[in-house]
Amino acid sequence: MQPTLKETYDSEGYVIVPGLISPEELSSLTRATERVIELTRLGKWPHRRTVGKQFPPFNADSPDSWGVQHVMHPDLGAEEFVKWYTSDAVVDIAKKLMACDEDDLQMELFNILINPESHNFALRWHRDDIRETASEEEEKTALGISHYGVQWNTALYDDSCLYIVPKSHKSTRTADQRAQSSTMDPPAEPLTMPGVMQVHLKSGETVFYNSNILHCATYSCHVKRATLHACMGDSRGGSVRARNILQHGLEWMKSEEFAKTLPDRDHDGRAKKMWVRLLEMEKGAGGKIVYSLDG
Ligand SMILES: O=C(O)CCC(=O)C(=O)O
Repeated sequence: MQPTLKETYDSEGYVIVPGLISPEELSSLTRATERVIELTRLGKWPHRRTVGKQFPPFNADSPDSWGVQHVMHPDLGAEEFVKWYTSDAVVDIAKKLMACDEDDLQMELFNILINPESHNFALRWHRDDIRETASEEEEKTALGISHYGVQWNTALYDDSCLYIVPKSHKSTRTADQRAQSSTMDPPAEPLTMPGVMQVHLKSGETVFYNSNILHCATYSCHVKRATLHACMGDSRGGSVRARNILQHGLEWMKSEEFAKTLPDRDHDGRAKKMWVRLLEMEKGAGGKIVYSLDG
């Protein structure tokens, strides 16, 4: 018997899903994406991932960007993003992978990963919320904590930037893997990592992955990239995801302006309910921002 998506996701730490985005959504989201990329490149959208800085907090040190942050922000006026993020297609699969109910879903991040323009850039091998300096014991403890969330990349254009080590969300690094991932520098050749797999997504395909899987990414300034990059939580995790999520700077999500953009009628007010759960997590975390990784 074929394993279910959840069985694959749980055992491998990732699963590739076609068709999460309909042809109509692909064109409307691509249009909206091109517009927000242009604003970012023109310096008119300040929330961006800066080339030269791998992890939050992102700064303004370089004019070049490898990501557009906070695409659901009311100032962008791009309602397509909230609509898709809270669509049945996305929510149904998130519920399946997290084995949770509609009433558990928590709104989180929605960003877009783009190619740099000035020069190539890369992210080092990392797990999103476990430092590379963690001892084997610390790594084991951290990996044992339930994740209560899913993260995904949906490629608008073919995308081969991401490298992962399947199953590594459940196991501490081997000596070889540790040697290659104990540095703050991006790898010269990701394919030398033991167990590595390069993720090849065709336009419209999505990879869901456990963000504590060992992964890295390389970005060519010559290859167009525009990949929707988002995550969603299961509020039963309480504040377990707070550090990883809140470090991206979500003050704007607390605003009335944002609340007003959330569709009241769609899916019985799903968006607003998911948003309220994010606010509850933020409150529970005590408002302190802690960064998961340096660099
Ligand atoms: O570019 C990617 O696909 C991965 C991004 C990533 O690893 C991160 O944001 O931590």
